[in-house]
Amino acid sequence: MPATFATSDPHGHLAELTAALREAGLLDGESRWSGGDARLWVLGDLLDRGPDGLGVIALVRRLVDEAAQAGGAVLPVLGNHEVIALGMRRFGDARIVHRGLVRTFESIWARNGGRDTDQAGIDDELFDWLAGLPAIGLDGDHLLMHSDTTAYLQWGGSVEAINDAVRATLADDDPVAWFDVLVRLSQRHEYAGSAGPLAARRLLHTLGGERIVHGHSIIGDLFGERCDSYSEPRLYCDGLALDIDGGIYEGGPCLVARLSV
Ligand SMILES: [Mn+2]
Repeated sequence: MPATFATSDPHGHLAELTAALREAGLLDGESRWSGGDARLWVLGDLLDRGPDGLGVIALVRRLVDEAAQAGGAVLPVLGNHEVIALGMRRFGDARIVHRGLVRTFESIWARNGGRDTDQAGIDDELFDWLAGLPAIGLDGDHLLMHSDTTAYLQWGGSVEAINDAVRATLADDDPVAWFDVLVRLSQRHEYAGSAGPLAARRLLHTLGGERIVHGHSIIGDLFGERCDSYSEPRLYCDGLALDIDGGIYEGGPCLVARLSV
């Protein structure tokens, strides 16, 4: 059984991501894959907010190839910021009437750390790569996703059905359907509090796995702690959920969780 790791929400912080993966033994001094047959999940929000989203994407894409050649795997997952950036690219300031409200991807992109430098690098080829990312994955006992929400179940009752539905929407150009993807992937904190375990069990029972691994919600925000006060992923929700978003753009650590031996 190869070792399995997960990281999330690098948000353009290439240097911090590189250092964290090196510390975990997955990159060598030249930033080449050195993880052998290990598996590394990257749970989305590669770009926006930080200085070098395109650099993060380029690293992840190279590692996908290098890990595969070494018998391992690097497995990126779609985050809400990929949807924001792609929606900005495709629809810009077009007015979208969504649930009775007039919205634009541009205003959401601008309010949430969108970067012109990232937009400039999203050509057709990169657009298709990002739009084709899976929304959710199952790896042994771990159910991996970007956002801590049960909204994934609105797309279907299996990992395959969810991924197919999200991919089909992003391959099309219906702005309202795109906005639905963004709204669902922007939800959060649904595994926290007294109702959290029931929500998590519902997701695990339907999709498989014994534990959810997610990013999207910074540990410090979720638990009311300073982002520089922790250095490990946070297991919560009766042990059913693991939050691995350290909050890199808020001064928190870039976490690499080891999910198995
Ligand atoms: Mn997010």
